Amino acid sequence: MFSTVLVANRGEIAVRVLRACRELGIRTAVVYSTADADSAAVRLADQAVLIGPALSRRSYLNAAAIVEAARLVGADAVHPGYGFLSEDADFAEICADNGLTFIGPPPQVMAALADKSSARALMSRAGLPLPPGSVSPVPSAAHAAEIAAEVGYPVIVKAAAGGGGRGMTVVRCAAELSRAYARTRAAAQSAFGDDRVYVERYLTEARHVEVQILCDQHGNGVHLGTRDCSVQRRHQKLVEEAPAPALSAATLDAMAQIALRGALEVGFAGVGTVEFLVDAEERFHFLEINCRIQVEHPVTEMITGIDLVHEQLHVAAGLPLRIRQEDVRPHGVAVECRVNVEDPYRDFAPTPGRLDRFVPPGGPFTRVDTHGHPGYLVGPHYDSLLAKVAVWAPDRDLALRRLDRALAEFDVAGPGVRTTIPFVHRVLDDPDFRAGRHTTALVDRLLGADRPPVPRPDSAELPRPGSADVPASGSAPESAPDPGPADLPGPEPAAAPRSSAAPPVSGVPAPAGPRPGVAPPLRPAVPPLRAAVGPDPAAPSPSTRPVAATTASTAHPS
Ligand code: MV4
Repeated sequence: MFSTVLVANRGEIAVRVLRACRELGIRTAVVYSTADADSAAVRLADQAVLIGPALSRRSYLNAAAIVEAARLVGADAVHPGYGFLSEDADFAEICADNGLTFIGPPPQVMAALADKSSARALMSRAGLPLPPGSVSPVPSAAHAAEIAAEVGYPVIVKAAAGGGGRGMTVVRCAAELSRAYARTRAAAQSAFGDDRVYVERYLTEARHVEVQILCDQHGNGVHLGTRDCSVQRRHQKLVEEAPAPALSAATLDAMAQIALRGALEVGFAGVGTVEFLVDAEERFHFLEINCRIQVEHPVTEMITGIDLVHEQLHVAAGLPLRIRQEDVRPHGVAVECRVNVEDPYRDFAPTPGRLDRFVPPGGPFTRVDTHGHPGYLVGPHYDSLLAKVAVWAPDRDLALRRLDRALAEFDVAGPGVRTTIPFVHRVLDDPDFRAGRHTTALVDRLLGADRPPVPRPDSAELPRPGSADVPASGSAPESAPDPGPADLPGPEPAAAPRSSAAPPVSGVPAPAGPRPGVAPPLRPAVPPLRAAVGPDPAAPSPSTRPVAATTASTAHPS
């Protein structure tokens, strides 16, 4: 096993990995940017190395600075988390060249799977069903038109170098194709320096189902079942669950087995996720393989009892897999939602600011992964994921009720700060979602229905904070005016307001027994939500915990 692991990431995933290392008796180090000097990861790690400014290109994406930090702390391995350099085959190679174990698949495997066109060809050869379309890159608009005519419209033009929803265009009819083809190629060239694209039949009203795999470096692997991640907005997942609901055991099992077989055939090692789209007839189609630990891994951990980061470290150290397929016995249902510091009433714009109040939920079978704490300053530089709330229950209905309960307990407040919690409540209230019948079309449907007929009266005063790596201009986030009461318009207009920060509503009995075929509501009504009130003078002051033994070294060659 490793003696010192350097975590090359930030936020909740850095905390997650540091905890796993601590549990395994591995010394820890973390890199951080000037924006994260006061972070949970810096406090939890044995050592912390400042590698650069907030701008991620010059810190968390700076391979040279990270390798130098690893040398400084005497690390023998680098854990990249998710995002940043986690799927960068060049970085994995640089680590190897510097005597560091990159905790992920072999660089050649990462490179072959990062190219979606190559991944598609490899998985097709291994027997995975693909959406109908081209296996190799499509060299001209005329070729694209031929393929589209064969598979039928709508089609989707995807950048070979894309993935995760980046660099793709849906084309509804032949008249749109040549422009969309040219535009996708140009966009891919400018975004990835690679203009190869391929064409697939566009599958509508499908579900996003993924299979968690775990493979060692000796050709052994297991799958850890499925997750449904259909609740997405602009390719950002909002709610994830395991196992995928409302699909037959035969379908789920076939998908999981074939996913594992495909991965093993290309020499995959480490933890990975094989993504599929599942259509209304339960036919599944391979999309891509992710070579990293994923944000939503906790739901799989909760139904299997397997710590994926422990196992990831175990196989990265070259040890043989210690779990047999028959040891993986998924039990019950786990559901997770992401709590982002964004305003769901303002097109999910980030709302950075200081958290005057931060009291995460607790209670039975409730897990919160977060780097937040009272007084934490959510900056404008990185993605806005603040916490993940995951719950487990023996069945899906109780899991959804439990998540609703946990979210109602979550108290996050600060000037200008909003969270996605009200939107998740809305998802949990949706009858299609409650029945497990939802598809990737759910979020757009909810947002369409939620769009207010007139703009909110305070809309002109609201700040528009910058997105990731683009610092907000004008007033500092902390000085943002409080927009006051707000709600997603609902069927019950402005009745008894409830604060999202308030404890669960009590005293109103839930309707008796479920009606046949109709899921009982999670809460007595669909209570309108009130925006959090201003700072609480009684709120705890910023953490005064002593800083753990921290080497405040700097390393930023660039
Ligand atoms: C598709 C598709 C429909 N048909 N491919 C989005 C993420 C990336 N992995 C591929 N994606 C899609 N590929 C075909 N042939 C629809 C999507 C897609 C999607 C997939 C899962 C969850 C949400 C989505 C939202 C839009 C598009």
